[in-house]
Amino acid sequence: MLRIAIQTKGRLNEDSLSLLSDAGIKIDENKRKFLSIASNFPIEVLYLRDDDIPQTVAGGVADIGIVGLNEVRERGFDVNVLQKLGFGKCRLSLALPKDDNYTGLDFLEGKCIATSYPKILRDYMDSKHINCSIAQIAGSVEIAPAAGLADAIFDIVSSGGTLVSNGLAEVEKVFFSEAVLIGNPDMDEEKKAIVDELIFRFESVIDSRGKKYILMNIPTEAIGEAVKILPAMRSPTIMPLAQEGWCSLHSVVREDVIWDKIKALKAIGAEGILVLSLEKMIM
Ligand code: PRT
Ligand code: ZN
Repeated sequence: MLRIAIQTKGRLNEDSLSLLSDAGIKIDENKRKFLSIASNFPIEVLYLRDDDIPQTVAGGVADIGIVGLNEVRERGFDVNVLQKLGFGKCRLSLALPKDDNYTGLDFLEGKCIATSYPKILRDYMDSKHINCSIAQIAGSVEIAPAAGLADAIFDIVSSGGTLVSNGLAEVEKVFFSEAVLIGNPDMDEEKKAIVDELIFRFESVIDSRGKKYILMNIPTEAIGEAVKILPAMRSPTIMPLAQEGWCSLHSVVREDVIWDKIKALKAIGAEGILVLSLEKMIM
């Protein structure tokens, strides 16, 4: 039996549970408390604050965990990063009051920077040979400059809206983060085999996200052009239609470019275009 630690509530909770569910793992969420066992896979789920997940995995209380890479790096515990999970994307950035005339990192020499991530900040500033003092603040870091607690902040940025509404400007993007699967470095072979199966399932779910299955009828003479528009895993699947001079073409397309592709395909004579959702993709 493998134990996975995930966030109890907060930004990563829902996506972590969806990933497990899309990977075919049934967890009874109604009975969800501190610990719950999957009914169809040898795994139990331990719910924790994200801050505690790296240590819990490093100490072996949980074998694996889902947490932001920012927490992994900041806490500095001995865990292996096994897989990037594609959600919870954000960055750790330096930001200043928007009217400050930022000229480069030297501007921060001797200044005070407020953050909840002192280790990542210190490592970065040391690597750039900038001396600064760090004020460690647990929450609402973005109000520190206006409150006179610091000259600048180093905090998580996603859309950037929080910075703007606090009159701050992002001046350096320092560390890019997303949710990752971490593992205890000393798992036995039995647990490693379960982790391998889990990683395989997660990968097929992650690969299929943001992608669509597209099929259409296309004049045979336009196939060369169509293949250029639709590069696929190997190449698109092409099957002749009963009507001479026409083929059916199937492929997988990224959702964010699908309308551009459809426009280009229509321009070369594609008809009867169907776009279907994709559940899993095994490469
Ligand atoms: O209770 P617990 O300790 O478990 O949760 P928490 O409150 O410490 O963390 P939580 O749930 O806020 O975030 C968990 C993880 O989500 C973080 O460690 C990051 O890896 C990731 N993540 C992704 C984010 C954001 N995006 C994010 N935008 N974490 C925090 N934010 C904050 C940011 O600090 C800013 O103040 O959200 C605010 C809005 O951001 P903008 O730029 O979109 O305005
Ligand atoms: Zn936290």
